[in-house]
Amino acid sequence: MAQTEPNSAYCGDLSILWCGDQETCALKELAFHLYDVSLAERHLCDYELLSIGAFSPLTGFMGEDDYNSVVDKMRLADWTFWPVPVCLDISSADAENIKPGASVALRDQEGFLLGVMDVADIWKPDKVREAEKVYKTSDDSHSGVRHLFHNTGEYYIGGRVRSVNKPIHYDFRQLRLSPAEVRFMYNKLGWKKIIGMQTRNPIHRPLFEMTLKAMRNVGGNLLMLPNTGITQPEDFDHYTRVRCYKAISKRYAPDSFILNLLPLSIRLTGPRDAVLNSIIAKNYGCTHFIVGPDHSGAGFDNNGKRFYEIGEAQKLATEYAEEIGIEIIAFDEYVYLPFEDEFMARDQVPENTQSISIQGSELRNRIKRGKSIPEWFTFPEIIEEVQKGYPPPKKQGFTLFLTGLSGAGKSTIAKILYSRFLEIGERPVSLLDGDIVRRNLSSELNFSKEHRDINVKRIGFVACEITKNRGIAICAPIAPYEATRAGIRAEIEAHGGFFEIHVATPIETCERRDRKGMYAKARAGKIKGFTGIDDPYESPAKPELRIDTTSISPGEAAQEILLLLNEAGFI
Ligand code: PPS
Repeated sequence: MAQTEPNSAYCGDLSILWCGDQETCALKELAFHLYDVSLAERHLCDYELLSIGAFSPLTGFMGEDDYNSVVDKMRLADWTFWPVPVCLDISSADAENIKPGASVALRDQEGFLLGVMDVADIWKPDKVREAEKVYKTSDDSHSGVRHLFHNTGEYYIGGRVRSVNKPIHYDFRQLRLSPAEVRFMYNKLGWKKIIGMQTRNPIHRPLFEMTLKAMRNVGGNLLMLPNTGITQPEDFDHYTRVRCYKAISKRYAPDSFILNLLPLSIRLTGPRDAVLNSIIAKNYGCTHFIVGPDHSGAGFDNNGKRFYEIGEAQKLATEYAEEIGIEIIAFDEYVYLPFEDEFMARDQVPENTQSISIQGSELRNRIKRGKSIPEWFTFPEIIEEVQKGYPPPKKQGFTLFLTGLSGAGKSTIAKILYSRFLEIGERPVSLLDGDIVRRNLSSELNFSKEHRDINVKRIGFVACEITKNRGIAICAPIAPYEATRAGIRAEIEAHGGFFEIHVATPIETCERRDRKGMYAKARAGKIKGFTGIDDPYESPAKPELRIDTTSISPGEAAQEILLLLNEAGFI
């Protein structure tokens, strides 16, 4: 097929206004007097792509006319094709302080000045309409819709942006070139045909074989644009992924592969994302762009129905390819033929020929549970990199979170476990007992709900750091509130194991023991708000283990916990 003509709208040059030295000084001075809008991580991603030319021809966050036109027609108000809103949402409180015609200072979360936005419009979007048009659903089991409904401010502001700084990155700085810089590289290398590929997964054999095939068919070179902005929580972290991309780069012929990071916040709109990504690729000077069968898919709804049909993204991207000025390479999933020992697009596998494939989600689960990965599926250097980031449970850190009433037996069990782990000697161990923490970390706190939450969150924060660094954290606070415990679980589970142990010894037994005489004091009214007496304890709904120490010794209880850890592969 003939190469498509370049479309000058998506030339990748800076469409946003960058200030020279003198203007920068004046703008910094001006920003000092302006209302500050602090950009959340998602806005930072959008701002960065605006500021480097990857979102060319946008000149800033969209105004109301552009927004409405994009939502309805996938076009800016001037009819330029653009598939998704790029808006800056703000809270109602911020909206009260900003008026159209005013300027605001755009800052990162630490207050670092990025630029000044001249606010042309401020409006309250109809989010249901946006969801139904852009995401094709208002079902909030779709994570993009959920974000729109529950984590997006009530108002949008739009207007031209004058930039003074790009967001700061300290990692992989050599791999963060702008579209203009990447296009300069093509010239140096003499590249004419460039295949763009965007991904949020490590490159495994099937995908690698598919890229080789595409390169051979087109007679082109590969620009890999891994998404290192905001992807999905279950994805491998970008440090691990980028190490994998660097490793795989050695498998491509010399000077046929460029790796460059793309700080994009994915919308998960499926077809519309595919078109957006084609435009970004075009801005990076690509002549071709690879779109998979379920590009930026959002999975399934609660009835098991796909939000976007297989092939839908490829169809839409192909429909607009000519207008964008890029050629779409729509590929089917590559599968492995074990008898032939080769890879092939699924739609080309001859009838009655056995083929196998592994889904990304299954692979992630296997890795995280320490299971083996079939040799055909990926290269040893990729396994090595992924396992470095996601070691098997035996090498992961974990938190044992013992919760229960005062006198339930938490501290004694925790001390026994602490000694056992030191005996085993495989990981560093820290004991965060309620008393120890109250003395060293939380000495200024009382036992109000608010202070208990602060106390327990501090324990969670320390335990998370220990877990992240592959140690063992044993926590033994009362931690009476379910929501607080759930929050801690969510944070820690992203980095290692989390085992909630409900030491469910009933209040009668705890009170009978009353080693510290606290229950007697609480009954006598000398201590107010004592857990279990005149303050609530919310029992864990789904702990990993529930132990009642009324009729078992602390040693036996500790043994049960060790068996649980053993079964889960952590020891
Ligand atoms: S919390 O709710 O998680 O912040 O509590 P925690 O930090 O674990 O502290 C519990 C220990 O403090 C003693 N103590 C009280 N407990 C409950 N309620 C009140 N009002 C209270 N005042 C003091 C109590 O002895 C707890 O010790 P343990 O080791 O749990 O018996």
